[in-house]
Amino acid sequence: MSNRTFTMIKPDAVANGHIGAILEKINAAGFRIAALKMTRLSAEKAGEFYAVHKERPFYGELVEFMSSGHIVAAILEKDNAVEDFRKLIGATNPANAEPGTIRKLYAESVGRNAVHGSDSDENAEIEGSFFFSDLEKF
Ligand code: DAT
Ligand code: MG
Repeated sequence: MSNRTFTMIKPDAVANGHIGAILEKINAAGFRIAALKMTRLSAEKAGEFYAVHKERPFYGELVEFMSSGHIVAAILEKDNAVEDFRKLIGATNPANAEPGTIRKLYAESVGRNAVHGSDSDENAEIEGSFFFSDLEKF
């Protein structure tokens, strides 16, 4: 099992000033930040990142939102990183997220849900490499 996952702080949470609080929660939960950058996705890049959802009814809205402002991308390291990070962020829809989770605390809605977390070791590697070069992935 890999010990890395990939996350983005999404445009809603960046615009609402939650970068520091979210990174603090990530550190407090025992994750090491292995790579970090603030950047912005073009609509084309956002569409590529979320290509797996291309046929879903919310795809257009998702791509528009994810390219609407700056994001913070990070690779995180911890034992059991993928599963433990999904627990820390909570359910996709913040209405269903457990108290204390990042989405419960900071998400606005199911579409504007503050953070991304990879859903498998394989996707964590693919997504981390989407944003970071080998040199950046220390
Ligand atoms: P997750 O981000 O929890 O892995 P997902 O992979 O199913 O969720 O969907 C990717 C993103 O797409 C999600 O974070 C927000 C958006 N999304 C998912 N379901 C949605 C819905 N029913 N309406 C609007 N946006 C949705
Ligand atoms: Mg997902």
